[in-house]
Amino acid sequence: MKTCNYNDIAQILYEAERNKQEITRITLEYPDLTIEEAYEIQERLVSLKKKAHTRVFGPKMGLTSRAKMEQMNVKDPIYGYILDHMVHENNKTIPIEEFIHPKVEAEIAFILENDIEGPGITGAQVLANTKYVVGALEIIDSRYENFQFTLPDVIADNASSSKVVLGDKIINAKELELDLVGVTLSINGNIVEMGAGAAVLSHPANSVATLANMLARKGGKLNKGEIILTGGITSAVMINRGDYVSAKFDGIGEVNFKMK
Ligand code: 0L1
Ligand code: MG
Repeated sequence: MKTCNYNDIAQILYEAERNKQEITRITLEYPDLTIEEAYEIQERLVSLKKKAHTRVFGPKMGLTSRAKMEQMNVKDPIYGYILDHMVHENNKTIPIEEFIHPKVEAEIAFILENDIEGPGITGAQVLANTKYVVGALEIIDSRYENFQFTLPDVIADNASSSKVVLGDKIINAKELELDLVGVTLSINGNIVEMGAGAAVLSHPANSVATLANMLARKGGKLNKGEIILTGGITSAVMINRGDYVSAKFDGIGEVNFKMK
């Protein structure tokens, strides 16, 4: 078995993101890379970003919908981290030069009222400790050629995280049935995807609960005030220069950006 140096791989992924240069997936060289090792690499990658003067904005969940899990042939979701420099305001322009091959997906983000520490956290406990929700568009941008990867690859690559556009309307989480919230995702005025909150592990609060329980295995927890992306309600859709991307969430409002 070929042993890998976590720091070296994190550095390669870091440079790929910085230079907008796709790379071949790391499991071609390290086919025995485990999920645990991949999270070790992800931790080092996030540390490199922090050294470059950016802070963790909040965690995110990925692969939380059945469609995405089936596509990847996995049973479990994954997590990664959004950093401050990745977050954009609503209704702005984002240059395509900031990406390799961007895709967009519509998500609901949670803002916690209290710390949440697993194990054994349920969706109901998450809702009891959530202050607000906000609509979000996540732009993912795998560093791997043609978005081709295995589960350890994508975990090491910080779950393909690249940018997030947050809505400007925060809603009391208790006012909505989040599993029933409908979403349309439009590109240039044409609806390309639609779904409801239930696409995310039956209820987006279950995604946050799963995250709390995953972090607990490493002694981690979710913190009050953190903004947590719960995973794509819609599939991720390729975007191109000039595209106007908009997601409309029933009761949560619209989130949009223009890709320049
Ligand atoms: O946010 C996500 O669901 C990304 C998960 C990684 C898989 C992908 O890049 O499509
Ligand atoms: Mg996502």
